[in-house]
Parts: sequence; structure tokens; C-alpha cells
Amino acid sequence: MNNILVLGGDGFCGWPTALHLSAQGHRVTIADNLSRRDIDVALGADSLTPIASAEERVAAWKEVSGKDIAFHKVDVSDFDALHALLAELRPDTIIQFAEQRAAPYSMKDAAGKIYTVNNNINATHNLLVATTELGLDAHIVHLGTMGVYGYDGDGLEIPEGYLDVYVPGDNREIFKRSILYPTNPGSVYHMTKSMDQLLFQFYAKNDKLRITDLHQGIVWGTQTEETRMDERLVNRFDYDGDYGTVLNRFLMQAAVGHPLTVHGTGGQTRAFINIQDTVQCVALAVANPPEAGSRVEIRNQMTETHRVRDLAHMVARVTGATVAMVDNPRNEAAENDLRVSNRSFIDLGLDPITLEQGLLGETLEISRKYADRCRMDMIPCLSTWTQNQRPGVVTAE
Ligand code: NAD
Ligand code: USQ
Repeated sequence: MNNILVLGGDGFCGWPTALHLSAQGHRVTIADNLSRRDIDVALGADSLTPIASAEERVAAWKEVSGKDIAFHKVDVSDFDALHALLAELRPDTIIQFAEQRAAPYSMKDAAGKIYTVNNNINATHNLLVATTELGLDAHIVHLGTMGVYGYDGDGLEIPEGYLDVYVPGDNREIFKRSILYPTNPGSVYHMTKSMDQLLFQFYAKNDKLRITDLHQGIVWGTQTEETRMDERLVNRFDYDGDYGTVLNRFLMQAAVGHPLTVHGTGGQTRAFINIQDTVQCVALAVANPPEAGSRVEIRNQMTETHRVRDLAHMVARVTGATVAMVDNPRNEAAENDLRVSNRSFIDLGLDPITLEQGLLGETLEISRKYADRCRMDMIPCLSTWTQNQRPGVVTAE
């Protein structure tokens, strides 16, 4: 049994992960500053599912499972507050979900860019400094993103974090180096995850911190084994133009009778993972920490790749929804291929949930159940990547 601190444990990935680790018998503490709920209020959007307060959530979990999860309202970007919590808990595993995670929000305006960089970099760096200062031998598991690799794929299989490069020397000798795969982020948010990687590399080398960085794809779905156990445990469901991710948006758009909003040609290929597999992967990562003194363990946390327009057509086929091609508010490649290695999780025993096997039905059902909570005016993606882009204009396909 581990003593696990889940930073950002009130969020979409953090909450079901905290429940799963608690169900497995670990001692779990959540720290979250509830900034995601505050951003909901500021944007005028809300989770499609009615989520209970953090206090109600942990009380419901105690009722349902008999297990305790402690909740602390702590801002991880506040060093003193984080240091005090770590000193008190002395966790042996710390999972870092506590960052601003929406690319569109990070590109919205100057305030979105500055907040995302300040919050994310400070949160992650504070964690590394506090762990070092307190002499904790904790395994740090960070949720990173596939987007650090960029989407200029030409068929090369993206390795798990590191690339072996061979450099010719002056005297015909060949030098081999294993380097971090060069980053090519597509938003300020993705850039913070690229910067996190360097922080990890330094602290693993200098202070021998044990760090796992999970390069996760786009998460879809809502419920997991544990969040299904009681309505008060329901996971959040983001659908608005800033925080909603593409497949969940398509499913929810179909449920409320909105055309499916494909950006540009829909030729963007992305990596995906179901929320239940997110939870499994994090538990597998927790159970398999790297040795102190070894390099950062980087695992690609994704199970399949799909092209955006294929997803839209699949959802349209299942639901009868119409597909709309909208101007792409982002500055991204119109078409790309993507091949990704996820061997390390498969070797650890991950048995992936694929779209065909489908939890699509469950997500559609939830979307229909809470359709009356949807604000149609929050659906369009209005954050543009550059100042000369205009918000999307909808035309029928
Ligand atoms: P989320 O916004 O739902 O959850 C993040 C949580 O962290 C929120 O509850 C928020 O209040 C909290 N938080 C943010 N800054 C904080 C701070 N300074 N102090 C304390 N708490 C803070 O996001 P999510 O979808 O659960 O994502 C979690 C992590 O996984 C993120 O780091 C994200 O980059 C990564 N990730 C998410 C996805 C996805 O599709 N959702 C995909 C790949 C990677
Ligand atoms: N897209 C549409 N229509 C929509 C919404 C999105 O066509 O209505 C397109 C986007 O233009 C983009 C793709 O779908 O090409 C993916 O967009 P997304 O919002 O689903 O995903 P993204 O912005 O990349 O971010 C999400 C999470 C982020 C995580 C990332 C994983 O919000 O936290 O890091 O997925 S990854 O994409 O693999 O880097």
C-alpha cells in the first residue's frame, strides 16, 4: 500500500484516478485549488454532468466504499502551501495532474497565455523543489501530453520520449546520443508540457528524483468503474469550445442536435485513450517506479490514433448527426499521419479499450441524460491561435 498524493485530484483525470487508487487499497490524499471549477464560472460554461463539491465527493466515496480520501484545497503554484502539505504527508508517490490543460484556453488572449505558463511551470517546479528540499524519496508521476512531439508525422513511429541519434564526427567516427525527442508544441499549453520535460530531466540527474512522465493522448469517455458507483461520484464532462475535447464534443453535439464541428478538413490525426485506460495506466505507472539515479521514465499513454473527420463520420453514422466543416481556429497542420509506440504499457499488461469495443454508447447516454444542461452558445471554439484568424463560420458539408 502506497501513501499517494494526487495533485489536481478534483479534475477530469485526477478524480477517477484517485478513486481507483483508493479502491486498490492505497492511502490517497487529494490536493486541488479548484481553479478548474472557478474557470467554469468565469467562462459561463459548466461540466455537462452535475459534479458534486469536492467535500461531497469524498464523503460519498466513504459511504460507498468505506474508504477515506482526504481533500486539501491547496494551490500547487504556492510553494509554501505545497511544502507544508508535503512535509505533513510525506507521500511515497505524488501524481501531478495540477496544470491548466486546455490548448484553446492557453491561446485565448494574453491573460490565458500568462496564466497557463505561470501556473503550470510553477506548479511542476515547486513540486520538484519541495520534494528535493524535504529529502522525500517519492516517485513523481506527471501527466504530460502526446502534443509535445508535434504532429508533423511522416510515418516514423514516435518512440517513448527518447530518440537515438547518430552524429558523424570529423574522423569518420559515429557518435551515438540518446536525446529527448525534439519538442514541437502546437499551443502555449503544449509548450508548458515541453518545458516540464526539461525540469524533470534536470532534477532526475541532479537530485536523483524518481520521475515518470506520461505522454498522454486525448482522453475520451466520462465514467470509470468507480465513478459509476454513485451519482455523487460522477466525473466531469467538458463540452465547451475551450475545454471540451474532440470526441466527447462530437458525442455530446450529436446528443443535443448540434452539427459535429470538424475543424478545417478534419485531416488532423491524433492519439486517443479512454478515461478507464487512463486510470489503469496511471496505476501501472505507480506500481512500476524507476530506480533513483535513472533517467526520467517516459511512457506514451495512448491506445489508438484516429483522424478527426473519421471520428465525426463514425459518430454521424451511429447517431444520424450532420457533420459541419468549420474554419479551423487553430494554427495546425491540416493533414498529418501519426504512428506512436505504446509498447511500455502493453508490456506492463495494459489491455486497451478501443472505440469499436465501445464505451461510445455510455458517453452518448450521459450526453442525452444531461442534454438540458448544455448551453448551445458555449459550443463553438472561439479561441483563435493568431490575431488575424477569425472565429469559425459553419457551412454544411
Ligand atoms: P482538469 O482541468 O479537469 O484537471 C486539472 C485539475 O488540476 C483541476 O481540478 C484544477 O482545479 C487543478 N489545478 C490546476 N492548477 C492547479 C494548481 N496550481 N494547484 C492545484 N490544483 C490545480 O484536467 P484533466 O483533463 O484532468 O487533465 C489532468 C492532467 O492530464 C493535465 O495536466 C493535462 O495536461 C493532462 N492530460 C489531459 C488530457 C485530456 O484529454 N483531458 C490528455 C492528455 C494529458
Ligand atoms: N477539433 C475539431 N473540432 C472540435 C474540437 C477539436 O476538429 O470541435 C480538432 C482540433 O482542431 C485538433 C483536434 O481536434 O486538431 C484535437 O483537439 P482537442 O481539443 O480534442 O485536443 P487538444 O487541444 O490537443 O488537447 C487535449 C487536451 C490536452 C491534452 C491533449 C492530448 O485538452 O490536455 O494534452 O488533448 S494531445 O492532443 O495528444 O496532445
